[in-house]
Amino acid sequence: MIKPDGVQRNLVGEIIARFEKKGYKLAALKMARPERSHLEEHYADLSGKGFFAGLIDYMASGPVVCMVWTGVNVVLEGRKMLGATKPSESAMGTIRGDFCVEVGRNVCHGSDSTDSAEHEIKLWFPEGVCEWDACTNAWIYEK
Ligand code: IDP
Ligand code: MG
Repeated sequence: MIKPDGVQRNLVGEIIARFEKKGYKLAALKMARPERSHLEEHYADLSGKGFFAGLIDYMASGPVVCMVWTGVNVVLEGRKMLGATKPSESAMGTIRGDFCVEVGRNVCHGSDSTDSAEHEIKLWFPEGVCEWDACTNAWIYEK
């Protein structure tokens, strides 16, 4: 997901392009202005943290761009592409390392496990995602 600061800072195309160029396949995409209750559900595991209220304010401050990307090891590799949660600890070359400064304005979200990805896909795309065959498949995967 591209967070409100990523949208406001015109990073939507840049972030999508990184996943496309890597070789991952887009399965769903939409812009959304979620209710606070939806964001609270999304970040339910962090509800006990001191920064929770600020996190919800931040995430509710503007539209977000929600995406589902598919491919081999996409959850693990996608998290590497995002970089560490704190931009000060994110390697240069990662999205957070290249485009942001503070943890509370870290421009993107990525599911941290396949279980949380399944949960988050249901939460953000109850309508389902798009199944399609990419003609590039044989150029990205050996088999
Ligand atoms: P993640 O986004 O890398 O998975 P999480 O620990 O799940 O990191 O935290 C969710 C989001 O909460 C972070 O991306 C960041 O925007 C915010 N956050 C995490 N830790 C802090 C903090 O210490 N202060 C302010 N915001 C934080
Ligand atoms: Mg997380």
